Amino acid sequence: EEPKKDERILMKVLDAGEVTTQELDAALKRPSQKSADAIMKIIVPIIDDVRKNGDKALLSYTHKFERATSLTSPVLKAPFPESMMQLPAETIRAIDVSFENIKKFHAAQKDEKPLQVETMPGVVCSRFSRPIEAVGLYVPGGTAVLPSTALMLGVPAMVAGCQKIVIASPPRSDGSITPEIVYVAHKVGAESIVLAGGAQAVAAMAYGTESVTKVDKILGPGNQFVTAAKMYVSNDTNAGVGIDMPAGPSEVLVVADKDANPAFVASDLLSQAEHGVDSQVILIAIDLTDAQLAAIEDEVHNQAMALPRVDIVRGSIAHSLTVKVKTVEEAMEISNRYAPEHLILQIKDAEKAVEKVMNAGSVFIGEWTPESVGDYSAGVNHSLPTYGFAKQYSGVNLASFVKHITSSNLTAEGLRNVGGAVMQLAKVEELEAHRRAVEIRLEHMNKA
Ligand code: HSO
Ligand code: ZN
Repeated sequence: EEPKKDERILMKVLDAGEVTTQELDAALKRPSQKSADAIMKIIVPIIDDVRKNGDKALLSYTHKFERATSLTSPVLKAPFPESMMQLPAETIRAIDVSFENIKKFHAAQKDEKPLQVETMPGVVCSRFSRPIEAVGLYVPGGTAVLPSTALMLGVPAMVAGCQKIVIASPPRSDGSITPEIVYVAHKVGAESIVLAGGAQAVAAMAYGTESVTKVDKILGPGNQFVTAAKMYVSNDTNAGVGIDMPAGPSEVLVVADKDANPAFVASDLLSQAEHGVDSQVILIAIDLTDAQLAAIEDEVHNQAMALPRVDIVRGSIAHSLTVKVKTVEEAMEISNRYAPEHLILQIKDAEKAVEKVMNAGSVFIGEWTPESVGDYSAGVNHSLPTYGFAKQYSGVNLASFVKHITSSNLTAEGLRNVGGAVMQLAKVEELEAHRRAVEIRLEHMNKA
């Protein structure tokens, strides 16, 4: 049911000591999403249409969904005109500072030299990386403009050396694109901006159109339609396109103990709660007195009431939860089962607790590290696994924009050393040509 406007903004509270693990996990379930079937029914015809009819279809969806009826071309090619990136000096500075930090942190992720191992005398195995040639970066529109997402995707693509960077983002209803995004596109050397959103933008980049460059991989967060479209095109072998990971609504899990500042804790919970009504925020409270918990609850309510997006916060807080536990161990066990996109540690010896983190997209350590620094400027990436996918996925990083290629290089001695094993396994698999490829060489060596 809809939360009422005059109600106190309050998270439900559960004592982990009073429920079973199953009950706790049920309470921590992410808000349910529209069924995959329903979404597929909507997006597949759109994807097919764009694949078959290219620019014409793409434009018609942008006219319809973005109401940008004056738009006549779906693509803006670099170099982008200065007039489209007119920004206040302080915004330029903020983007520049963030750009440099993100660049530093992602450049440090480069494999300095190829990995090389001699597994047996004369048998050398190597691994080296090469950039993905063309990448499509989806920057969502919707309830907020997100130039920071353009930075988080564009900077690592640039650092990795991707030759073609295509940015897609839904235009405003007047057909224009946020100047911040154009500025970031310019800084990262994007070749074009596709003025489209949703499944239609994903389809355009996956298959290419008359004016949209076909890409090899599509990255970036988006709503359920965008996510479903990414999954769909990545399953189409004719598209030949990869994706980063399934993305869901933003979430945060804050672990706080009695040393934590209630105002800080509340501010972190709210900074994710304001993303969308489907966002979820979790507080794990370690051994707090009733008065300490009440102090956090007061802060949540009071700070929320002063926010411009209080109505969104009401929606997300309605399915958020406080879990009371006794120890750090218990807190970390719950956090690892939940596998949050963001994990905030506002506890004594926060740095030490990092050892216990098994599943999380990104960790924010100690009271001076609000999650928003990672969203924008610290240097870490904010494109992270949600919905529990932190159990098996990493967030976007430099490796998201490269392939690792391996190589083997054998000497005659190497082939003598390893050949027997190869021939025997080929025999077991009854693949005679495989066996012969070794034997023919060994015979040749013996003749010489
Ligand atoms: N916290 C979001 C990213 C973001 N926050 C962009 C502000 N702008 C990712 O979960
Ligand atoms: Zn955020």
